Amino acid sequence: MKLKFFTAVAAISLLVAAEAASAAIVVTNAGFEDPVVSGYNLGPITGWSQVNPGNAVGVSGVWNPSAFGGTGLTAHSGSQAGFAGNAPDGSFIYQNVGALTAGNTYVLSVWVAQRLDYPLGSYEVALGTVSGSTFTAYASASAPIPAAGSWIQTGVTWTNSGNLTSDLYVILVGGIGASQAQTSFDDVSVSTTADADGNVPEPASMAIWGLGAVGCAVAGYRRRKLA
Ligand SMILES: [Ca+2]
Repeated sequence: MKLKFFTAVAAISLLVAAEAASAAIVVTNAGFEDPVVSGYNLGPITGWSQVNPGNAVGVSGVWNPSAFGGTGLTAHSGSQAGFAGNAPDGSFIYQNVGALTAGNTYVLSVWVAQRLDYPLGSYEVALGTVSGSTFTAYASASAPIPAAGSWIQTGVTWTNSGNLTSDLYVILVGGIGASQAQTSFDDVSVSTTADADGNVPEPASMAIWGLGAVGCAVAGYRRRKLA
């Protein structure tokens, strides 16, 4: 009878686990295909805002690496990518992707490239918040650094354990530190994970989950003992 009890608890905990599902969050112009440019622009970038600290000239925008030529790059997808940089103190682009849900986990993925002819310096991709021309990162990544003339995928995972209800921003910072540094970005995606009901996991269900784990362990022990 004890084994039946543990089996039932294990089944319940599997149901709880199955409720967790990942949902995509819409990122506008995630591939930087809009507006269409023949070589590059210095903004605007549809769906994105630009901050260019310490530089009177806008140094972020979209570009068509193939049309521009001589940089060793093609777009990661489509024909265009975004870029930020050319400033010693880093310029960044950002987008508000909507209100946070308490307890949810958020995953950001971004493709990052370095030109052959411009050093990347360092970059930062982040989930966080923006106020005026400054941002606060909840989680950020500055690695790996792509080889000159190539793309790499990077990103961050962050859990809203502080139950914030403000809006969430994607923040892409290019060209930090080195003179004329520049970073290209493409194919930004954000997803979130919560219960299927959109509920924050309750301590009670987490306790059942934990009890289920104990049940599985006991059942496993019994199986091993029987073998
Ligand atoms: Ca693209």
